[in-house]
Amino acid sequence: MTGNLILILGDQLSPRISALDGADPRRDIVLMAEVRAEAIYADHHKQKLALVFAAMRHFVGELRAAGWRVDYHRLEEGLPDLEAALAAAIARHSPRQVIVTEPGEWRLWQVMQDWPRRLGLPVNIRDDGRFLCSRDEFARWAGGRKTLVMEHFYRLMRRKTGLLMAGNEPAGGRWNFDTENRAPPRDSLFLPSPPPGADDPVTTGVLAMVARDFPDHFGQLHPFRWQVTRTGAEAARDAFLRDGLPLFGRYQDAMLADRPWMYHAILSPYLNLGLLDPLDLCRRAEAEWHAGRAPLEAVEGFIRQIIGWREYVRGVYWLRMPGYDTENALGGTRPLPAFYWTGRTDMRCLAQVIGQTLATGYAHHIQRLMITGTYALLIGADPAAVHRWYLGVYVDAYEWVELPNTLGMSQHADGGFLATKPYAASANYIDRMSDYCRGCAFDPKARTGQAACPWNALYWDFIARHADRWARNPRMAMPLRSWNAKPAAEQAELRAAAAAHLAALPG
Ligand code: FAD
Ligand code: DLZ
Repeated sequence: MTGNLILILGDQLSPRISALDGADPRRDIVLMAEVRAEAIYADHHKQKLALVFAAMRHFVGELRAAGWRVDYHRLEEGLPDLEAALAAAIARHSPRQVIVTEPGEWRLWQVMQDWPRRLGLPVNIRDDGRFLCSRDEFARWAGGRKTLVMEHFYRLMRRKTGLLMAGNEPAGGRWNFDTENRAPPRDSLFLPSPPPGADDPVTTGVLAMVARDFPDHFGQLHPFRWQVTRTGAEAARDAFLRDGLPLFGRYQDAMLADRPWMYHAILSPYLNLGLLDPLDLCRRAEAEWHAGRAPLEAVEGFIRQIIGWREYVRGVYWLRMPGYDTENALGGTRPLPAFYWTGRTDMRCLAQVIGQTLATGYAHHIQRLMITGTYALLIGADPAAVHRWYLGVYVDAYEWVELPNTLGMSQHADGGFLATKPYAASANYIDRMSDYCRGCAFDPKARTGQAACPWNALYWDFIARHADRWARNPRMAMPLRSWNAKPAAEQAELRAAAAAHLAALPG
């Protein structure tokens, strides 16, 4: 053969992926491979493994139906990694070159740089056109700025896409409607649920394989909650736009026990896999506003998450890698407590979020940021360990999006590069934004004593431990002033309570 070999990775499941640009189905061959190295480089949640493999298998069907010749390798064939899959395919087809869309993770990007030498033929690595902002464009935007501000980047993306723009001005006269959003939860809310997960024969086969081959990976496999085809993902998208979007913004930060989904989209797994296109999703959300079915504050908030935060964290990832994954500005060294793998703790907030994570492979942003994330921050956890945990436990986890959120936003381990202020909070925040404290063994109002919620002492201990740093951060002036204003006896009592909690943590 004299055509090209086109490698499509497991999170590039789009017929419009750049690797296929200009390809000829009569001449070129597509290669996709389930390989052990990708399955085990993180402690992937069992439902993530099943989602990725089932979605890959369905995507092959989509490609073949569109006329592509596809070499597909199942995990059972025992290929160790993508390079081995490529080497075998090159021996079979003698292609002129390999074409691939850039991977989402540095780890694989680095390996690919050596492929031309190791495989003995040219490897054409193309930009990933699923993102609005290329790595180069982000680097140009960031270059020369002392600090990066997501809001400024977001406005650039609004102008670039024309989303929610009235000429050169933002629709509704404001760029950001967050002040109208983020109400605490109410008990009586009607909450939509995402459609039930796929149970077709391909998925059932993959679920059996994951149960057999990955019994020790994180999480429960059943019930499997996820869509594995483009059609299924589109149905989940349409259900969200109809039922969830109108109240998305208002309850974006709210948490209710045993209600994992709230008004969130639950679409990140499909966006990250390539089953949904981010810009198309945003245009559909915008159309809901134009049609009067969703208010501007909800639609603006939703679009900001995607063309703002999602693009911004990817830009930061590539700007700061390699090396970003080992930053540790606050010097955290503590391993994560064992209950991060079981959910067994008397702190009901953590038990809820970790329990839900085990059961579904999903938690919404505030659960990740302000419950499991903030607790790890307050106890001084090792950010690399926190990163490994988050990279494993969520079905939407890929390092390009997980690492900046975890290490930068949640653990402040980049010293404030991504977000200038640490997301630290005491029990008061959790009590206000959730119903977790109801029925908890601990009292969120008490600061010390047997029944006091440990978050309170841990919060003040965190402020005190890093007081020198906060003195240089104007956004932390208020909590630092409050700490300094406390009588010495109260300070000592809070710090002793924190020390006792930390000493008793299960390793
Ligand atoms: P919604 O709340 O409905 O938001 C809509 C969409 O906006 C999401 O689908 C997502 O694509 C995008 N989005 C929202 N917030 C962010 C953000 N901060 N960064 C990037 N995209 C965002 N997101 C991942 O996709 N993969 C991860 O591995 C991941 N790890 C995270 C780890 C931590 C510690 C934190 C704090 C956040 C993490 N996020 C991650 C971001 C965010 O929590 C998820 O994107 C979101 O919860 C996905 O659920 P959803 O689709 O219901 O999102
Ligand atoms: C996540 C994942 C898994 C579990 N398995 C595979 C696989 O077997 N083959 C493959 O091509 N891709 C897989 N992926 C997705 C890759 O890990 C992903 O492409 C890289 O992490 C880059 O984002």
